[in-house]
Amino acid sequence: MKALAIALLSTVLFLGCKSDPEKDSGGDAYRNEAQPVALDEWTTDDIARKTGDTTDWKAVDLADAGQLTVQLAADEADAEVAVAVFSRYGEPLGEVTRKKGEGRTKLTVPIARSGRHFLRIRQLSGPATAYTLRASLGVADDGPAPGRSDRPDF
Ligand SMILES: [Ca+2]
Repeated sequence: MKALAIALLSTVLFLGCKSDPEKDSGGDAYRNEAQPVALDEWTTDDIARKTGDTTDWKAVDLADAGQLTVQLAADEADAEVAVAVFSRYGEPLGEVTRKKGEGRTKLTVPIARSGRHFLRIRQLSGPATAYTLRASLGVADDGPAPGRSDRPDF
């Protein structure tokens, strides 16, 4: 009986740990914890759904209304990663998924008012991955992919 109780308790503890998809999220799992990113600059971060870092939130300040384009690339081909844009009031404006085997994906949404907007990056499946994203006003060109070739020469 005691062994059974221990087994049950272990199962509960195990499931308890597994059920928190943000236990190791790094302090950006929720919108009010969004980390600021600069407009027009590539930002790199990583995400690992299996080990409790399912979601990253970023904040970007927009001086104008218009259109916002977000581009996202993930290092691991098998990682499925979704990026969504929200208004300052948390209203969802659009979402796109970078599916397995895809290179870069992008999303353009209309922006009704200037001010702070939010980006939510979520891993849906696959291995832990680094990703790179850039938010810019307007409809983005298909410029050079993020990577070493993108970096300025010093
Ligand atoms: Ca996170």
